[in-house]
Amino acid sequence: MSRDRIYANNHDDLEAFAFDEAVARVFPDMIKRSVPGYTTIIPMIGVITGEYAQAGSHLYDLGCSLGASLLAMRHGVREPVAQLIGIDNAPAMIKQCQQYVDADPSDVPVKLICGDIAELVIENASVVTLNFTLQFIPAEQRDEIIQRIYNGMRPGGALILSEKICFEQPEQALQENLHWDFKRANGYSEMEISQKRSALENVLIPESATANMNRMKNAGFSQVAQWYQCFNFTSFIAIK
Ligand code: GEK
Repeated sequence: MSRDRIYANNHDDLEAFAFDEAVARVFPDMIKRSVPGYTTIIPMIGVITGEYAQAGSHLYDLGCSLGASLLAMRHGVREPVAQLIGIDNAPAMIKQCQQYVDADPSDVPVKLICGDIAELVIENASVVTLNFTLQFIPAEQRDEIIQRIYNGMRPGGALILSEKICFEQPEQALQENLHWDFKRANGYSEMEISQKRSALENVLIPESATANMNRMKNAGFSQVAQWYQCFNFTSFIAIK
């Protein structure tokens, strides 16, 4: 696995973070060393999929990147589902994801789409995953996306939503400090931490846990729970 050194040197003209070829090359290392709890959340997405995937239904992984959550869903399935659909709008991500899917032995059919979640038709779904993706979508589009997911789901289906979250002060400072400690413990330098932070400003926009939960309740989900949190990173489950 290639090590993430994207922000190791000083960038005079720091550009906004983008999911390009350079990021795709180091993505598994980057996300594991940057997102507290990621290595727990991925296998649990498999477990949750096993519980909620329904025979003949579609499963979706929205913002699938290289397919970590998608492959966890694929291996968690216990019913004969119709199809697992992964979508990402970064061509470099989907290209690499297709190679991992092709190399992965499983009978569960997978279709990968290079495109925007906002334009995807969601239908006959029993499990939908947004694993750290909604935070990259403009805040004003988020209500509509969650509503369209709800509308395209079967009763009894589950939405798994993982997000970076923000808090009121003083908890914001406490959780954010612990996140930076996590990155230091994983070998990122002060320069890497601060340049990545600047590159993500206006690209990754976190909301509070309450705002996320209210959005899912307002869309109509009958049960919404926060099943996991590590510092300022969390995951919710919402049942239709
Ligand atoms: C994992 N789920 O490893 N349409 C499609 N894709 C999008 C959009 C959009 N509008 N906006 C962002 N993306 C993965 C990790 S990463 C999270 C998901 C992270 C895609 C974007 O290209 C990227 O691949 C992914 O969402 C977010 O479990 O990097 O922190």
